[in-house]
Amino acid sequence: MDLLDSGQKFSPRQDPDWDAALEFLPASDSKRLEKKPGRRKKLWIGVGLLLSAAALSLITGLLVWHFHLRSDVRAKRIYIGSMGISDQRFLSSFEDPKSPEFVNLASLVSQQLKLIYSKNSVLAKSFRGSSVQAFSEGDGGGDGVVAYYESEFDVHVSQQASLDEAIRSLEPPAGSQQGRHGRLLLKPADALSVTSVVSGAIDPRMTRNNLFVRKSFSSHVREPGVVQSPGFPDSSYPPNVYLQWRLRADPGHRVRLDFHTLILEDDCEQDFVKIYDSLAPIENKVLTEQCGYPHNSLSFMSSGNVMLLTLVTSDEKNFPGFRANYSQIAATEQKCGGTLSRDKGSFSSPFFPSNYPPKTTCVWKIETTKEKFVKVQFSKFKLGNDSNQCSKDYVDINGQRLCGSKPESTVITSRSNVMTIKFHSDSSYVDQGFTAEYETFVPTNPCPGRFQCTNNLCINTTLHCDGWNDCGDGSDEDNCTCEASQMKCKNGRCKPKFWECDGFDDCGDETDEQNCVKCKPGEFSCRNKRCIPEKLKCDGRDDCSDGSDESQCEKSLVLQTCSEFTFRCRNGRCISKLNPECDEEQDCEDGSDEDGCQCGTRPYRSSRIVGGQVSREGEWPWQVSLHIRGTGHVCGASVLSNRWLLTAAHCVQDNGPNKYSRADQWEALLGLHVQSLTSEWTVRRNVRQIIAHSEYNPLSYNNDIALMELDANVTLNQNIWPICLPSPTYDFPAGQDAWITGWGATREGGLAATILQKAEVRIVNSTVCKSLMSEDVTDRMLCAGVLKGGVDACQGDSGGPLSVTGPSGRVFLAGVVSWGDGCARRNKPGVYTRVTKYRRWIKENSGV
Ligand SMILES: *[C@@H]1O[C@H](CO)[C@@H](O)[C@H](O)[C@H]1NC(C)=O
Ligand SMILES: *[C@@H]1O[C@H](CO)[C@@H](O)[C@H](O)[C@H]1NC(C)=O
Ligand SMILES: *[C@@H]1O[C@H](CO)[C@@H](O)[C@H](O)[C@H]1NC(C)=O
Ligand SMILES: *[C@@H]1O[C@H](CO)[C@@H](O)[C@H](O)[C@H]1NC(C)=O
Ligand SMILES: *[C@@H]1O[C@H](CO)[C@@H](O)[C@H](O)[C@H]1NC(C)=O
Ligand SMILES: *[C@@H]1O[C@H](CO)[C@@H](O)[C@H](O)[C@H]1NC(C)=O
Ligand SMILES: [Ca+2]
Ligand SMILES: [Ca+2]
Ligand SMILES: [Ca+2]
Repeated sequence: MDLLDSGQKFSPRQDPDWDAALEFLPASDSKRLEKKPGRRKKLWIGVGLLLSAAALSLITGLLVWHFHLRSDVRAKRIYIGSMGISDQRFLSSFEDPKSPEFVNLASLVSQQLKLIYSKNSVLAKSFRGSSVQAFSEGDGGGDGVVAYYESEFDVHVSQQASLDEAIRSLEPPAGSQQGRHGRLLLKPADALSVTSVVSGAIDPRMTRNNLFVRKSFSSHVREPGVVQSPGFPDSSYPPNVYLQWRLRADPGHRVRLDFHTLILEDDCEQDFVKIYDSLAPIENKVLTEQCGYPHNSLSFMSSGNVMLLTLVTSDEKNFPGFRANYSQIAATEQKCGGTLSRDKGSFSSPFFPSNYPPKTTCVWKIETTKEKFVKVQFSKFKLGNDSNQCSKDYVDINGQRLCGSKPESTVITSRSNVMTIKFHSDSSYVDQGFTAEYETFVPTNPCPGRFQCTNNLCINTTLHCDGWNDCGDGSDEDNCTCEASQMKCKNGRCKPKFWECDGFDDCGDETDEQNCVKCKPGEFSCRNKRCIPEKLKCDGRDDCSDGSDESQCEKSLVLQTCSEFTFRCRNGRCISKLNPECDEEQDCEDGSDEDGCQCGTRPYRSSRIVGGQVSREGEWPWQVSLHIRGTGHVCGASVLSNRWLLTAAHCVQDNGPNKYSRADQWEALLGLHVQSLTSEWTVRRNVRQIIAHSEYNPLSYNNDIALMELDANVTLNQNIWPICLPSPTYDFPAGQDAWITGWGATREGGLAATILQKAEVRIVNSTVCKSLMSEDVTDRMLCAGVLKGGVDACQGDSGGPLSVTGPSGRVFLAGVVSWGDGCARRNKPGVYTRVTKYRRWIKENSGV
């Protein structure tokens, strides 16, 4: 659907002040008096005096009015509502607001509303008019037709609250069925048979004065189609618009809306998308509100056969916007609940991993033989906000209510052979829901063949005492006997040795950080292990004699001598600050530390990152997928510029019949998120040349680095952006957090992930790493260990980036995935090509 479609304008309001028009005193007669020419001088003077007096009294009056009678200020209030009508049948012509049937019923509804409002003195006094915006089929519960309307009131500001209260009182009490029918029935012969009226104040952001373009579009979703913000994806959405898309499915169907992209300004007060389970923006039917770059599921279902999508934008900061697919699904398609009688199985909220629909209840009953109990483990649990006593959306298990968000692997155990699980969603704000595995067990042996955590979770025995907290409560790491590759903490836990002395408390009691070689208090420890008095640090003189005492200073001093740890400006002088490049502060006199810093940021992406290992589109815009023609994804790479990529030399070595060293075998996919699913931001390029490091050693993997030149420049976009290259002196200390990303296919084959995966790692002390790895780790390599998860949590692949976020939030390329499979083995670090050692080589060969 396009903005240029013949969408009709909705409720055109010419009055620019329609939301809060202030009424001033009527224009005074004094003006007219002034303009009358005086006939006689005497009279003129008399009139003049009179006029002065009048003007004076007018001013006085205005002042008095201003200070005392301000309560006379009136305001317009808009209420949005729906009305259920039982004695009308839905006609297809109701979809067209210009049809006589629409106009006729709309007029009846308006009369009916007037009648309803006339029964309440507050409403009657201030009512101005109503307009009907749409009709839909009733929900089958007695309503034949539902009308969506807007009513306008004009009220003393002092009475706004009582007006709101009067409007609220029109609604039948929530949840009560009694009184629904006939409650609002009014008797005149031509009156409609009204079964329900639901209304509330409109979202004030939708009544902003400067929303110059207000348009609505209607679509029937019987045939799947696409809705997108105007200009998507070539330009950003227009400022100051309020757009509505009314989506309608066949009776007995739901509307399904799946966002493919949604990128708005971060501030929801300015720009937002709001979706309603209704055809009008009724606040208690909101399914969701979104802005920024959301990470949650963006697939929504209606409860009935209608849905409303709205977009409101402000003056500034316009972003690409959204594109979504709509379709319809039979209401009977997703049956939820039922009896589960197997020993083991799974169930989830309706439409998981899409958001569950509103107004849904499902009941599952798990029943097993008398001697057994039942256990349910939620691997995902997101049910909106943890509201007051779980009164909105909840899961009820044998009388115990759960709501809000629960950590992965929450386990609930029954004390009998029956478990009843009820899922309930109310009429507004939906969420992703849950997915759960259930299992029956003999109470005396709850985890046959597996380890039982204190919190009742059962885990693979190989995860017991491996140094990682897999239970969630740490009970798998208590009372352990440590292996050779592990160290024993005082609290009894075992931790991989490579976390010793890296500045992070991994044991939980600091024992891994004690007994590390340290200088005395008041001393600074140089990288060459010398100790110098603390006060000599950052004094501009090299006291360590390796420069390291001058390389970690807050303030930048120009040094007398350069060292391998100090940053060299273009003018040849060295400065004392640690990692001064691209930190958004000018440190070199010539500013060269801030040159070429169009890198390492995530265009359009907000900084919010929530859990889960699957990355979001645009989170790693420097990640490249390298394909071999006819084979598919083989290696990863990083974007260095609009023309150059960096990967591992071992990816581009001939391998028997496979001529991987030939540029024409390769294809680079930039801006890719899901393998085999390209988007408008994906770019496919041929490779012009490959420059592998001439001293690459295939036995030791030393110098495992290669450049690739694309055959044509790419246009950088929100999903394609270079990563920053660190200068030779850039410091990535042991203990620093980093991320590895990739689709996980190895050169040797194996299952590739479809969605780009990420895993958090930490840089490992090289001395420790060298002692741990059986193969040689050279100074041109960097080690990093995975922090969490098991085999499936991480799939870093060869050639891909080891990304480290610098002090200003820019991301630097610390390493290239090389060998020692990044994270498959928990007790071994992965080994990466140390990029700082190749900064000159990259510059010489690519100019970047
Ligand atoms: C959306 O619909 C288009 C065509 O209607 C289709 O090509 C595309 O795969 C759909 N995308 C999703 C995410 O369903
Ligand atoms: C959830 O709670 C937060 C903070 O209490 C609030 O800002 C947000 O609007 C709530 N969201 C919903 C959907 O109610
Ligand atoms: C436990 O882990 C081992 C080694 O990772 C694996 O081979 C085995 O299949 C796992 N067992 C289960 C039950 O998942
Ligand atoms: C660990 O040992 C302590 C004392 O010996 C005991 O109280 C505790 O239950 C044990 N924990 C586990 C998980 O076995
Ligand atoms: C490619 O990009 C580089 C660097 O931005 C520029 O110097 C060069 O002229 C571009 N080449 C073409 C053919 O556009
Ligand atoms: C690495 O750890 C060793 C002790 O295990 C320590 O002497 C050394 O200073 C550490 N290196 C770094 C760079 O932290
Ligand atoms: Ca463990
Ligand atoms: Ca540690
Ligand atoms: Ca700087």
